[in-house]
Amino acid sequence: MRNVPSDHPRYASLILRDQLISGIQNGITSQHGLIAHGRGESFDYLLSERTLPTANQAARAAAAHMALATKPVISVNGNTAALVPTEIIALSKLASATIEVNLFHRTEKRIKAIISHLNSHGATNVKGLSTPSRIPGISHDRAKVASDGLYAADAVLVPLEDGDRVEALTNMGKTTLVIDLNPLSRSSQLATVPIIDNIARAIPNITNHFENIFHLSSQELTAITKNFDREIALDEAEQTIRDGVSNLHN
Ligand code: PTJ
Repeated sequence: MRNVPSDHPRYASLILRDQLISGIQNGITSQHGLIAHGRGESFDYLLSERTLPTANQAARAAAAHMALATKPVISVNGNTAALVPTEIIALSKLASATIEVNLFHRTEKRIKAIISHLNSHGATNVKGLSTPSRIPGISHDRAKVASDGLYAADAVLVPLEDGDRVEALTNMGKTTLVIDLNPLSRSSQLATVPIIDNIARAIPNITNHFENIFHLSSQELTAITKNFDREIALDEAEQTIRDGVSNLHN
């Protein structure tokens, strides 16, 4: 990014915008992804671009769910691939999680571009190109999944998701770990664990928690998942955003 010093107050936010623009130029990110990111930015601004204590607890609970899972899968779309490729791969390696590209605006060309982008950052065996299985109850292209990836998963990390698919994954009996800055979105409301945080902060945070807890017994990991209160997390995020709106008037 030219002409913006690293001490600029909006530096982190501007870097993310740059990554998305590069994502579009490289055929990774959908143009709709810019609009989706703008919506996320506005929530993040109202949260003062920080991780709430309850979002941190959610990240810890998500790490515990991933540690307990036998087939954890990280679902990657065009925004995720542009914003956190290295971080997604680090988490997938640590948690022995499969990465599967799953797109709302699906084209084979974009799936190939995302897989090769992830491969260039050190990923191997990224799924999403061959998708003979279907998630029941979804009419759009996000239903198309790999049989040994999202279809077989017991826990799925789904950043920036649409509510339909979270509901369908839940109906399949899967644990859904959703990253979404909007606490009122259907995805957040339906998730087993809603992580109301920017994906750029949430993924490294889940990884840090995973490093700290993966050695625990399954009883201790289960206790972490049970102690997380999703209603409190959703309420805190919503209230913080409402307070942020009120403060805009001051
Ligand atoms: O790459 P594709 O084709 O799969 O398309 C991806 C997008 C994101 C365009 C598609 O899934 C979409 O249209 O998503 P939505 O329905 O606009 O939902 C995006 C959600 O993610 C919204 O609730 C945003 O507030 C939230 N969001 C946006 N940017 C971030 C975010 N949440 C966390 N971190 C962000 N950086």
